[in-house]
Amino acid sequence: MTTKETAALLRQQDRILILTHRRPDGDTIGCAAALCSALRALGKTAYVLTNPETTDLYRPYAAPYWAPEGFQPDFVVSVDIAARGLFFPAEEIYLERVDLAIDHHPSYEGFGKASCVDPSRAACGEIVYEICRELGEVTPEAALPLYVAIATDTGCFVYTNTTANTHAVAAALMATGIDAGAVNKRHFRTKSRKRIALEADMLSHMEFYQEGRVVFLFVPLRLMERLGADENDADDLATLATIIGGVDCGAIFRELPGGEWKISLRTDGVRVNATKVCKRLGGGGHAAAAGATVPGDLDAVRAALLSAIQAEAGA
Ligand SMILES: [Mn+2]
Repeated sequence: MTTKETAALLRQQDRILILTHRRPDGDTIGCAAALCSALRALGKTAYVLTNPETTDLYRPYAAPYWAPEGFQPDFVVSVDIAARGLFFPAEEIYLERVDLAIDHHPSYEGFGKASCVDPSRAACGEIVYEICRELGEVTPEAALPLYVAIATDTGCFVYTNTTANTHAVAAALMATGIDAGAVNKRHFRTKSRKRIALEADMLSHMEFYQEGRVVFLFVPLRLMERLGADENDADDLATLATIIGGVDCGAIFRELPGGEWKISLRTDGVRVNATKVCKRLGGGGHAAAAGATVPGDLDAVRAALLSAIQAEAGA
């Protein structure tokens, strides 16, 4: 569906619940908050299902919209959710009940009864912006979380997914009077001391392959424990792999409780297609950014990723 058709569908609904994905990022949270705000401005009852995995960094944007316990929706919308596996446990009751899915991932699984999906968009926030504009005037209350969505999914407009449209949308959002500078300082120019210590350990134990074009960085549970670090300190660690000179393929190995490793892969999207590599490990994503969760010990998981990269990109 086009954004115009999506807005028309939303106008006909009420008692709307908005779903975000596991380990929520700025895009899913920002889209949910903005859409909820725009729907409320039309006089509708709308909430965002409380996502228990939301970090302190993103909670302030979504907290005003969390649904009260026991809210029974008539219409369910997912934002920035590509896969059924990204529904958090309390959300799984809606797996077969998504009336509308709004997303920008090429790997979107098609679980929505209706879908508004455009993989050419850097952030789902670009799509939600258009929908909000179709619904009425974009207020600063919607513009701020949308700016967060777009800025975070593009690494503050530096990732290769950033397009002229990304900047045009950001400009329109800034014109509503929001404090974009404060958002950028908060998300891109501030690191906790625990985060700095975490990055220092990761960088001192990194491993290079393929003549330095591939780098692996590791976040074992015992490191998180030793530093007393939690999710608030571990947001978007994958960026670290992409800033090393000569590297066109970087992976973060994050140990999860229960003997699994979450791989976040960032590549140039040309020599190494991140989605194709991660698909070999049961994951997915974009050409330049993808992920997979692989059970097993680190040696086995590392070997599996390395051979998947070799298969896709050659030695
Ligand atoms: Mn996104």
